[in-house]
Amino acid sequence: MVNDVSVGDVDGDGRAEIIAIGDFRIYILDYAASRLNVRYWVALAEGHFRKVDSADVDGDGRAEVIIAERSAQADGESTATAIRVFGFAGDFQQLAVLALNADVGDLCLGDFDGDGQIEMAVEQGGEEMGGLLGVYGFAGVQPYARFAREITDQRQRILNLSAQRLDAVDVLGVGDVRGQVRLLRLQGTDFNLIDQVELPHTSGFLHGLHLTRLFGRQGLQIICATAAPGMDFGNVWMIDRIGF
Ligand SMILES: [Ca+2]
Ligand SMILES: [Ca+2]
Ligand SMILES: [Ca+2]
Repeated sequence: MVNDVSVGDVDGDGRAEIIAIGDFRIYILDYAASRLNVRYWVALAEGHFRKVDSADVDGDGRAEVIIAERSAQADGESTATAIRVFGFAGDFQQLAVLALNADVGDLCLGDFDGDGQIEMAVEQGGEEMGGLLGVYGFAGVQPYARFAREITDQRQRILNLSAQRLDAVDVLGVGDVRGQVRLLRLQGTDFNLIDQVELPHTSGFLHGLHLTRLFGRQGLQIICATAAPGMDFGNVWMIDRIGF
């Protein structure tokens, strides 16, 4: 079972690997001779690995792998999340950990303020309510809290985040918020709405979100997946946005 995937050069050889996480495992996949191969895997979780992103947060040329691991609180009712930072040097080593007293909808790495350093955006909430976006900086590989902002009206949960570079900063894609995918740009400590896309109202819930660049045009492409509850099919959407 795989819960999330990311892409990063974890060994610093100049070629990207695919990182996949399952319930307890991290996999590294290589592409060679027209095939994807599992090069390595390891079981490391104490709880459940839910979300992954990767980037070189300390600038040493190797991408760190950052995973949100969900576990039950001692009371057995609410959830806690460990944000675990791994480095790969033949094996995965845990380099740092950040304990959060919340469930994490998604996490996303990017340079949202354009200062050349990577930040981490983490949506935090509970069963129903959420929408609190914590922004963390890194001291070396150790995440530290910078600020947090509510990014939805009425504390709606956000289960999909994605970042993409536009005009020397990373724009944050969030979804869905009341049937919309929204694009936000950090200004100071506020996330300002720069664009929004209505998902077709019949399409159901957002199950994945990825922002990519448009080639030859100034803008972004939103790739996302939706599925209606109880239906055995889903839709993948590709939406170009220009002019912001
Ligand atoms: Ca590599
Ligand atoms: Ca690194
Ligand atoms: Ca930054």
